[in-house]
Amino acid sequence: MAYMPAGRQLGRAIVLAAAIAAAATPALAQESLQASRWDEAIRMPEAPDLNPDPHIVEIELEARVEPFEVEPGLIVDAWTYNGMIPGPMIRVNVGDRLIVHFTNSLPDPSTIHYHGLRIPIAMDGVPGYSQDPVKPGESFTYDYVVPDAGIFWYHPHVMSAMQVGFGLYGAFWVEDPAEAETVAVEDELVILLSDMAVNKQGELEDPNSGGSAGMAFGREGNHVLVNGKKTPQLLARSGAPQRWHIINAAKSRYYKLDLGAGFTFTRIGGDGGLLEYSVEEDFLVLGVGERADVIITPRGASGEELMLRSQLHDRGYGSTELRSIQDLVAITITDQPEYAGSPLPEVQLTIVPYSAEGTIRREMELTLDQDAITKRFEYGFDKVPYWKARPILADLGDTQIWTINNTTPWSHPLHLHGFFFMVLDENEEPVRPYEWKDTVDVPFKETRRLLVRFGERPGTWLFHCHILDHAAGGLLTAVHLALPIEDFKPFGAGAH
Ligand SMILES: [Cu+2]
Repeated sequence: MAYMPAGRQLGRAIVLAAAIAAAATPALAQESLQASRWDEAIRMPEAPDLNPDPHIVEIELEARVEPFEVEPGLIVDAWTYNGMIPGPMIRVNVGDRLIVHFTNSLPDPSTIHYHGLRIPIAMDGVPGYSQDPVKPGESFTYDYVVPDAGIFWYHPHVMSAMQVGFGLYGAFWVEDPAEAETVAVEDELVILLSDMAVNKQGELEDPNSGGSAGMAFGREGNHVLVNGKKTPQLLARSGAPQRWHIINAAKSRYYKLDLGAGFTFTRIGGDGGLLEYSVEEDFLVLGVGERADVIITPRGASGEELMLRSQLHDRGYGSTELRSIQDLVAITITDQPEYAGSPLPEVQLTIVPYSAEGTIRREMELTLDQDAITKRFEYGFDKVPYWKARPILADLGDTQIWTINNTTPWSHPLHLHGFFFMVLDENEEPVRPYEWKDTVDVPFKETRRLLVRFGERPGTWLFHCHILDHAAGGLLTAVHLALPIEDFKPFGAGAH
């Protein structure tokens, strides 16, 4: 491959090198520029750390049914972590050890999967490959070192279309103290986007509503939530930058974020930490499971309101008809004097792509078939649904290029557990700016190419659509890494 320097590259290739350009504005970011309580109405509570060791974060998460107010006067019996939707935010520094004491007080088995984290298979939360499902009344302790900085999230991996739809998800923010110098924006906010389906009787919608056709489309909730609230308020000082870490934790919904005319998103990071360099975007499209790290700079007169909205995004047949633009966050400009600080320093990192030397190529087709008699829809990789699938085989040290052709009428945000990849362009060069991804949108009737490397951690690692109905409907397989094929256990029901 032309783009690679000679020699082998290691999997962990982000070098927070001294290549920080234009870092000549050290005074910018050390204190908040915002009004006190600027984010009080939107900020998510953090899980209390029970461990006095500064490098160990030890928390308790209990999954249980609790009343949840979807909007004023509309209360449903939702599925929560510690009684909250989203669950409490896990906040750690990169390199910390995290211990999660998980107790399942739900009526069904569950687990916790840590989306995007490159942790051992035993901590990945997938029944059959990581652990047994945690039965009602039982507990399980997750315990691992957090390897990468970035914005991640957690959710169950048992019947997840139902369990995530009922409210089980939370943000997982891994900070790198060194970023205070590279990014230099003090005012930071985590924004978790989700939705919830409530029926006319005021109860959580049946997760099988609409039958097989509902599955094929991917059921979206009718109540859009931001950090568990409808259109929460945020205060902003005109001209002062804010750094937002955004997660799409909805079960089928895409977001096309828009701050209105004249405002852009400076995207500095994605799924797996900072980008090689920042890019200006008018809109920010997030497929399910994807994340973005952005800097925004609201401007306006005192009392003026800006609105963060989601515009319509075409994710396939029937996805834009009869839909409306969603208001997400109402931003009110404070009466503080306009901030006229120095421009932001450029984010400049050295990211070295995986070596494509000795690459193994795989082609996959995302397929949707309908049974001629029952009319039931079935998704698959190459027409094989997960319950009949054989895994993708890989050995330690493999670099693989996957060409994924989506022949179905809907887009699919595909998520690989446990490993980062890069998206390649038509010439098989990594898309610039370089970034590490764990979830990639493969739009309907399009093709995407991924460069992935399996450097460590043998195990069976899922690869599936993060429209959770699609995974349940067949669009799930796995990488069987450095294990004999005889050891492969077929995908169990409910492991999605
Ligand atoms: Cu899908």
